[in-house]
Amino acid sequence: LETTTLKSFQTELTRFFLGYKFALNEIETKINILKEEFKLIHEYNPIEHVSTRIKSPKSILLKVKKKELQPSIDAIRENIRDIAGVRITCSFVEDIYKVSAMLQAQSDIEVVDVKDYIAQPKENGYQSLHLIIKIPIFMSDRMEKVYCEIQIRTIAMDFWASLEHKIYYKYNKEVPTHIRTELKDAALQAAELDRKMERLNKEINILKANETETSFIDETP
Ligand code: 0O2
Repeated sequence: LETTTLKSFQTELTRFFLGYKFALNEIETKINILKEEFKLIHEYNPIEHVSTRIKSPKSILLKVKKKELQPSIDAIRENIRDIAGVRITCSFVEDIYKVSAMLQAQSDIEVVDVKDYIAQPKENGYQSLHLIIKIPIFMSDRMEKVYCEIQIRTIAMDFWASLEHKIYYKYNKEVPTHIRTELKDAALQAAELDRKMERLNKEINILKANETETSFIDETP
């Protein structure tokens, strides 16, 4: 290949990945604003942790193969929608839906798909709420809309998914049935833990609210 062709391909590739980096920067800023503002209004932070990642070229190519796509930048851009990924870990299940609603309400975010693996967990037990969105990024000479996948889950769901990912990653043969059954059982236990913590949180909130009311009455002359 000619040097100029190679150079322009390199520029195209750099711009391709930069687009996702800019999209992630924008979404991170949006989440930080939500976090700060929500805390100010409700004296409570529903977001425990946020992480972002850009899919590696190797994983992109694996998906190209799996989806039988043309190995072109345009086909990848349109069909692989999780090159930019954001993972938000929330304290409680109801926070997941609150955060999701707040993001979906933003007018520059176009929601392309919502996969609710909490209402309907995957066969292996995986739980999470996935939003596939398109977000505009403004550059010196153009505007581009970029796909991004936002995964919202609780700490327990994240704990399960991280370990399950590791177990499968390390073991590239068929996982024995009893391990799959136990993993699913662990996912059910994680969901039970989430329900228990949410119930306890609600109870404490009621106690706190009653206490505030009583102290208010006590203070009135
Ligand atoms: P990684 O390493 O996180 O990048 P798609 O091919 O994306 O159009 P798909 O694969 O059905 O359609 O999308 P789905 O189900 O929404 O899953 C996308 C991502 O969710 C995965 O990305 C994982 O991050 C996560 N995920 C989905 N299912 C599981 C699961 O069973 N276990 C764990 N640990 N994570 C899961 P990648 O690209 O597979 O991986």
